[in-house]
Amino acid sequence: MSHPSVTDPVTPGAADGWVPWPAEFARRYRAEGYWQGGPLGDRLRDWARRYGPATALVAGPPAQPVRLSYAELDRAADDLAAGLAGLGLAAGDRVLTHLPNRVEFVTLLFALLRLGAIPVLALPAHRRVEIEHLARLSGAVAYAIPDTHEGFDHRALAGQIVAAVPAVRHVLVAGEAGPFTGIDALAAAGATARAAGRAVEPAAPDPAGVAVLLISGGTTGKPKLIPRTHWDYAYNASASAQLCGLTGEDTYLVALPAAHNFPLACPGILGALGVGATVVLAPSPSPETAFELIARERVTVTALVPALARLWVSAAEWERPDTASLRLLQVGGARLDAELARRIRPTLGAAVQQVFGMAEGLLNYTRPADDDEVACTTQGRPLAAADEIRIVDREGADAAPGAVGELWTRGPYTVRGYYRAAEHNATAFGPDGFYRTGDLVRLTASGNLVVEGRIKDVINRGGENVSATELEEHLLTHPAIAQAAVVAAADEQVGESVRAVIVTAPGAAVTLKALKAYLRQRGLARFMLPDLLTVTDELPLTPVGKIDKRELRRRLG
Ligand code: OOB
Repeated sequence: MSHPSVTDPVTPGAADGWVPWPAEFARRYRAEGYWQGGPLGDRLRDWARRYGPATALVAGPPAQPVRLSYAELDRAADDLAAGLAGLGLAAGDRVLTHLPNRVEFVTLLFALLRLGAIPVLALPAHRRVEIEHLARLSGAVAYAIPDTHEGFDHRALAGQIVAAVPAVRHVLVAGEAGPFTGIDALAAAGATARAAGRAVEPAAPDPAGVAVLLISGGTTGKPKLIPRTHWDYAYNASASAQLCGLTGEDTYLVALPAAHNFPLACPGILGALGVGATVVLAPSPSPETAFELIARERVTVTALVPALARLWVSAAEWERPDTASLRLLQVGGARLDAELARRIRPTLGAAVQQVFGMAEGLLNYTRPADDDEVACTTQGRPLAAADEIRIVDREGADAAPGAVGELWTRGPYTVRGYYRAAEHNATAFGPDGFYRTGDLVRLTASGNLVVEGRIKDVINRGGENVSATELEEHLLTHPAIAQAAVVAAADEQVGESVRAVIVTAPGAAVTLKALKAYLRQRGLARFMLPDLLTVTDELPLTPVGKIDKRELRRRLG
């Protein structure tokens, strides 16, 4: 069956900034079965038909969890879609969603998808500067928020956004709406309209068009928008679920913010719902909250960034929580050191899976059948047979086998451009459509990728290149060091000198002199040694919980 609009950027209102795949690639991805099925909103209807009474979603305060069956979630999405349509929202409209892990994140996501409106998935930790930028860049007509979250009143922020960006006509609130529109009230109005036969059934959006706009995880510059289509994102989630062996027997815990690609679609919420599993939304990723939910809901799979994995493992070593149900712990988003990876199974009882992914598309996974060595020391290999990867040197030529180079990629779920970013796209993508990831990687003999750092995360000390990632790995092996980040410090003599910023383990201390001696003993070259040592109480984190080096550099001045 051919689809008339495989390559036409037909999604109304989104066409202006979206770079579609060239026709020959679109044809191939269709023919090979990567792109198939209907738009994402319709899939929930299929799932409800198949898994109706099974529990789809568990959320809300731990003391009073809300449970929705597949049938109930499906109806909630329809009601809310009707309510949103009543407000005048329509296909192609962008809606900036800024919701934490609560039921409304999921119901609103599917309601918007059904309308063909495009959610712009901001992370809860974003604040005025990022939100204003995202609202302008996306041309959002509505902004969805919680009433309060972690002590922050989002309604006050919404007031500022509406004043600054007049195109934002509606503020939708999960919880106490204040002066704005309540999401519950909207759903109730939608339900009434549907019961009275007054709701207009929205036309299904084109599955080849843009479904969601994800936020780039890059730590340089302002966040960019990443247009993901119904077809490519559905593949992303369902192929990931299959790779992880997810079934209706599984319970997936959303510990990371739901708006991030990892817990949303790798396989995350969308992958879990596609196989009839249960999704549990954790209001916080703290070990305290998560361990309680894992024990109570018999969670089998979850995903973390390394900083959280470290926290959970340390907490579990003390508390011995009941994590017997947990079979798979996915860790990704930043480099996981092998020593921490090896502590996961003994403490949490789960197998570890490394995930090296990006909102732009490409996902690399270690496979459940891999031995512990591969799972603990590599970042896996691409999800799809059609993923093309190149590892290139500074001149853009293929690096020697096994050598470190920049990772370039294209494939059936990797975008061909950021949204409304023609200028940036000219350098971020090659003429042949490869996305230049900026990640430095090498390929091991086992065919897996190892991430060695970021292109820009190299310190140039008088002409010698010090890889920050590599030095961080060595620092983390020191028993007195709990967390480490290596950044450049301006130096008159050599241009840049090497500064190690560390958080010490409880009750431990270390001096620069002792650290240098330790690193020399490990066989590190003299030029790799830190020149400066800063001990701090905590390292700044990005909205999803990665160490935020840009902010760290700013703080260090
Ligand atoms: C995930 O996505 P983003 O868009 O927040 O960040 C992508 C970047 C990558 O380019 C790479 O620099 C880094 O984060 N990264 C890793 C990594 N996973 C991501 N670096 C080292 N080791 C890893 N395992 O972070 C993301 C998206 C989907 C699934 C998992 C992570």
